[in-house]
Amino acid sequence: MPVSEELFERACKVIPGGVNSPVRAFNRLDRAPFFVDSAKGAHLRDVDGREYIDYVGTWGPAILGHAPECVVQAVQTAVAKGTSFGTPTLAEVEMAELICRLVPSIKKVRMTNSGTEATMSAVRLARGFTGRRLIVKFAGCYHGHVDSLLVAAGSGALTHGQPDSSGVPPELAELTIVLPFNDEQAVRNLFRNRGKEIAGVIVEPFPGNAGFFLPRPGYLECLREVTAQYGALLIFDEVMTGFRLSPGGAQQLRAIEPDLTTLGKIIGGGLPVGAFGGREDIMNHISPLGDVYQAGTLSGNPLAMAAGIAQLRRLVETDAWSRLESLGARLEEGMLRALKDTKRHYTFKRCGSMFCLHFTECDVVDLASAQSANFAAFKHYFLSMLKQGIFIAPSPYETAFLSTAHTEADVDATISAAKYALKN
Ligand code: KE4
Repeated sequence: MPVSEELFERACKVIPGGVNSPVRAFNRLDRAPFFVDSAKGAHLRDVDGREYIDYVGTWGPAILGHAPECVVQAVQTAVAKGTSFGTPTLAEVEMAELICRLVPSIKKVRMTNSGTEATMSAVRLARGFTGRRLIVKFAGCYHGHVDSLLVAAGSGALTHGQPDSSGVPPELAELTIVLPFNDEQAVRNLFRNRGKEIAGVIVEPFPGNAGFFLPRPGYLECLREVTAQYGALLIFDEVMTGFRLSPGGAQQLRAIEPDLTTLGKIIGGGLPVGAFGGREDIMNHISPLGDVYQAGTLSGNPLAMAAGIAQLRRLVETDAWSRLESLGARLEEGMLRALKDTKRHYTFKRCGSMFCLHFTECDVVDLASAQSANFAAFKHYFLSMLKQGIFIAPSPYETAFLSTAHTEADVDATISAAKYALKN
């Protein structure tokens, strides 16, 4: 029996579903997940010695690939000085200054230990700052496992059939209004009727948790206009897109200034991290300055700060986004050619280093269109790619990520594998 299967059997005895996060499960894929032993660059090596070209990238953080020298050395230096002090440190100031420099809409920022903590804190801050109760989110967007936001949620919640998680009291869920993404009229109608009750709108500007798709031209601008008109806060959840789609994330691409931004993943270099920040007049409501309480024993911890600072600095020094765009364009061109050659009319979406093949022939602009995809076709493709040594997310409701460690050879091998998977 493969070691991965033995480990999965052991894991299932002591960990729910054998995994510490549902997205890692291979439910409905007729096989156990593989267990990773090590990773370097764009490649994973499992406990049975098999190697994979990795497009999960630990769900986003590995933008430089796995174990980049700059991050490894930074963490080794930091850990020798202690792991956590519970006092302010220089690294936290450097991280905050770096984030504020790269994302101009962020004038002040508070570190957390996960993206979930960041969005939870941002929602509480929006309610505390406005004195209002309602939050608006979009179907299929995922903002972590916050009670208020586990309503029509994407990612693992969607994959495993709990978009509206049990355990969230209806009284709380009712304070979250869900709209379809990319529907301007729905936003305008809601705000016309209830705008003055709405504390904030939280959105993944380029949704990556129901597969990947893009905002229609003018849509994000509509969110900015309507929230400003009614005094609600616009919260860009850039946990996934932050520092990935550009140095300033999605908001730089579309030149939109949200009131608050949530971050995570890349800014921790693979260590536990999150952050929320934005307008100074809003952030000054956060304790100990203001009356919105928010805290964390390991918030801004020295190891995550060292890893994140090293990663961000390397991205900027090397202008990683040009490389990511070049690799992404090569991959897109190859995938479209493979679809044409195999006469498969599936929908492919990409922005920079984020991409997704949707197993549907209709355009994908929101959750409903993403859900028109054929799961059996996805499953066949996923298993064939895995067998050929290519690892993409084990769900159609996730995004694939390129890193600067991927090579043209990796991309070309991926296209060949995709063509085979689509043809057979
Ligand atoms: P974390 O709490 O997992 O650090 O971040 C939550 C989160 C918030 N906002 C967005 C836009 C996110 O994509 C996420 C987390 N993304 C998932 C992958 N789709 C994390 C993987 C997992 O749940 O294990």
